[in-house]
Parts: sequence; structure tokens; C-alpha cells
Amino acid sequence: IYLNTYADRAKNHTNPAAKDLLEVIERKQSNLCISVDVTSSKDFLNIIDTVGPYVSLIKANFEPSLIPRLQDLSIKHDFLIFEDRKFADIGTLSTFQGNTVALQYSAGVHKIATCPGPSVIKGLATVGLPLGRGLLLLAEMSTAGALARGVYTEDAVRMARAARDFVVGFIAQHRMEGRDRGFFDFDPGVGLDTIGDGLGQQYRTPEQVILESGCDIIIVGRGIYGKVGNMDTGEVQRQAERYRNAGWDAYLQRLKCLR
Ligand code: UP6
Repeated sequence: IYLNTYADRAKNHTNPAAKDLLEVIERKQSNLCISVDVTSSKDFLNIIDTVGPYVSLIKANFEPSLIPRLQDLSIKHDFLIFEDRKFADIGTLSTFQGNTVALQYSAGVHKIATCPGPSVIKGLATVGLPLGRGLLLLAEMSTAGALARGVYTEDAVRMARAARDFVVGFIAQHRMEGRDRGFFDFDPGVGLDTIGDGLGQQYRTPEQVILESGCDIIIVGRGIYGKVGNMDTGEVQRQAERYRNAGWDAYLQRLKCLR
């Protein structure tokens, strides 16, 4: 069976977080996830309040003290929260600067790379499943020369299949599974105006990501809020709407191809 639409997939999904997300995507007609990688809490909340109407998901690595505000905003604007706790990353910053170790993990170039195996998934599932959460595995990276490929990628897919109730998908550069689309493919490294950031990040357009590579969700950070510091809220809003439209148009085009 080809479960083409987000709405169809929502009906069939058994993980509550994945089901919720598919429903939000359909309701808001947005397959856009914003990645909010900024160090000031004020900018963080401002950006989220500005882009809220256009996104179905917020990806961030945030201080625990920000959670109540974030939850209020998620109710106000109807989006879900994807807490980004990976330890192998590109050189972006985050608001998680409570202590030095956390800062070293989450900001700058001195990233700690871990390869969580099945036991880590099991451990996380004991906490996450009762709360109705879902986990994403990093299967491929957007950066030039990334090591996450080949056997690593195949293992990630195998681990996901073995824990289907909890693992809901992948961070990847193309569709990892067949057409049944049980898993999500979230794609970072999306930009409409540039092809890279000069630090290894490589950007593709929403059309390349959704239509050509068959991913489900575009993750966009700096393409929307640009260089933080002198933020122009109107411009951030315009960019969010622009990426939302580009992502959704690509999805509608893909549906036509599948018929
Ligand atoms: N990210 C990537 N590539 C990956 C995995 N994750 O860029 O392979 C994350 C980055 C950042 C976001 O850590 O949070 O996606 C992309 O931000 P950008 O659009 O500003 O480049």
C-alpha cells in the first residue's frame, strides 16, 4: 500500500508522538521544523513566537528553565517540540549554557561524538514510551565529509526497525525506508539562498529534499532567522512563511508524482 499523505499516515501510526506530529503537519499544512540554535533566551523565545504559526515542530537544545514558556508557546501556536540531545553536531550554538560541560557538548566545535547502540535506545524507551514520546536516530549528516554513512547508516535503520514502537524516524539526507513511510525522514541542511555556511554545512532546497529525496520534514535554522543579533522580526516571519510554502508545495508535487 502507498500511504502517501501525512493524513493517511496519521491514521495508521501507533506511536502517539508521531501521530500527533502527522496531524499537526496536516492541520497547519506545514512540513517545516525550525531549528532554533541561539544563545540568548530572549532571542530564542522571540524567534519561536514569530515563526510559531508557520511550523509544525521546533527543534532546540534548551535550558530546563525555558520549558514552561516553550510549552505555552507550543499551545498558543500548535506545534510540537523536538528536544535535540545529540552529541555529534555541526558548530552551531544553543541556549543550553548552564554549565561548562553542557556548553562544551552543545556549542562550538569541540563536539563529543557518541554512537548510541541498541541498549541506549532501550534505556530511553523505558522513560519515553510511557510519556508517549518518540525517538529519532541520526542516520546521515548534511555536513561535507560526514562519517555517518554506509554501515553506520544501515545499522541505524536496523536498530530503528528493532524498536519500531519508540523509534519514529531518522535525521537523514534521503528516504531511509520503502514507500510504506512508517518512519519519518527529517532533513537538516536546507536553504533557499545559499549552498553552505563555510563551515561544512551543505544546503539543499526544499524541492530537492522533499520531492527528489523523498524526505518528510525540512529542518531550517539560519535560513529563517539569519544572523542573530539584529533580528528583524518581520523578516523572520517572511522567511518562515516562505520556507513553509516551499516545503508544502514540494510535498504536493510529490503526491502528484506518486499517483
Ligand atoms: N543538523 C545538521 N545536519 C545534520 C544533523 N543536524 O545541520 O546532519 C542540525 C544542526 C542545526 C540544524 O545541528 O541545529 O540542523 C541546521 O541549522 P542551519 O539550518 O542553521 O544550518
